[in-house]
Amino acid sequence: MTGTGQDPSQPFVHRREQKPLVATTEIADNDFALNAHDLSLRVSVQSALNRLSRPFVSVSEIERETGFGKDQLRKWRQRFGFPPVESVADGKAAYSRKTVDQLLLIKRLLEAGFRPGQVVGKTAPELEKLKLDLGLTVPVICLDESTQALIEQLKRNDLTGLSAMLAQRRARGTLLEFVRDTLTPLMVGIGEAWRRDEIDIHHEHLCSSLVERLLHAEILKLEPKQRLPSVLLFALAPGEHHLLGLLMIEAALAEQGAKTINIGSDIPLSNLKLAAISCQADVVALSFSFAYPARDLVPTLLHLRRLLPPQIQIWAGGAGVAGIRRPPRGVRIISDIGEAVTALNDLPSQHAVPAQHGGSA
Ligand code: B12
Repeated sequence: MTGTGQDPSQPFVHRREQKPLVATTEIADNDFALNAHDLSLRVSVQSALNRLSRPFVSVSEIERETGFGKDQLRKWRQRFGFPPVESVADGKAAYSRKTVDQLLLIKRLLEAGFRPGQVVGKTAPELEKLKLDLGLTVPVICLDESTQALIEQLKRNDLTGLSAMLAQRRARGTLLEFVRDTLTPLMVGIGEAWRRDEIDIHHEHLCSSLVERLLHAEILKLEPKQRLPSVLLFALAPGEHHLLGLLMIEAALAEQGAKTINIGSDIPLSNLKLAAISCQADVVALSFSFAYPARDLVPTLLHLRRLLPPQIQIWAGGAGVAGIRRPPRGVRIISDIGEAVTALNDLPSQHAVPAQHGGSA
């Protein structure tokens, strides 16, 4: 896991060399640097213009630009009649700029959770409308200044700066406060910024892995308290990959002294049952994101309830559970961190002897 010996506050990219301030005597060199920079800028703008003015784009260029490979495009053409081959040069297929733009829209909608059958083959105006609807159906969230400042740092790809800002905020209070007041709004803000096209998907990945690392490192520092002997097993159900909410809850409860074990994402329920029994878990805590199919949520919880011995509690949280009208019997739905702390304190102390668990697995 995080036993890499690296400083978790440091991002996983190479630090950029800090340039010394330019002294007056170096102005000539700097002048040259400016000219060279101008030149390289002009060359890259020119090549972009050349690229845009060419009517057809090759398959390898499409792959570079959209990430969709030759086989993927062929499969879609067979199934959905899109993208049509618009030109063949030297025996190789080529596509128009319009098709490439359409593919970029498709990419954006697939990232937002649409399935290929819902978007491939639709016209550009239909795709634009879907993108617009996507923006309209999600409530607009206003980000506070402090979250916005973190996101600005990410937009500039300054991960060192972002880590430093996070470390500063962490130092201001408890881990629970850090999770509640900094990390939760940050991740929700990232989702919002991506939806508004202000950041790219790679920014989301960078930020997620930075936060994940940070939380693992915090959890590893914590010692379970003997007065709270219960064991909490954290996991995500099959198909669910949004780990951060779960890690945040784990961190907040570990800070309270809980013994926590986290077996991560996409865990088949039969394996989860075995893990719960072998770890002597008192609670199995699951997180369901917005992306988890609402129709599968209650059946999943009911199925797990049937699999687990009755003395093992099931807690479910995350943005996805907000839609549950009637909680399934034997499952506790928890909406926020404060309620999770209350639930922890409500646990009966089953084991007299402290178990040997602790830390994330
Ligand atoms: C980061 C992220 C990802 C990362 C996750 C990385 C990781 N290691 O976790 C990756 C890239 C994997 C990802 C993938 C996808 N994502 Co995503 N993702 C997000 C994002 C930006 C942040 C998620 C997050 O960390 N939220 C913050 C946490 C703190 O919130 P939370 O989970 O609700 O948790 C809090 C409470 O609910 C509670 N809690 C949570 N769990 C539990 C559990 C218990 C027991 C308790 C007591 C409490 C509790 O405590 C937490 C702390 O306050 C969200 C945006 C958002 N608004 O959340 C989109 C978002 C959830 N993703 C979305 C989508 C569409 C996807 C994908 C389908 C995209 C794709 N094309 O593949 C996939 C689905 C993957 C899958 N099958 O699960 C959409 C969902 C929209 C929808 N209505 O369906 C969102 C809302 C983005 C958007 N604006 O459109 N995503």
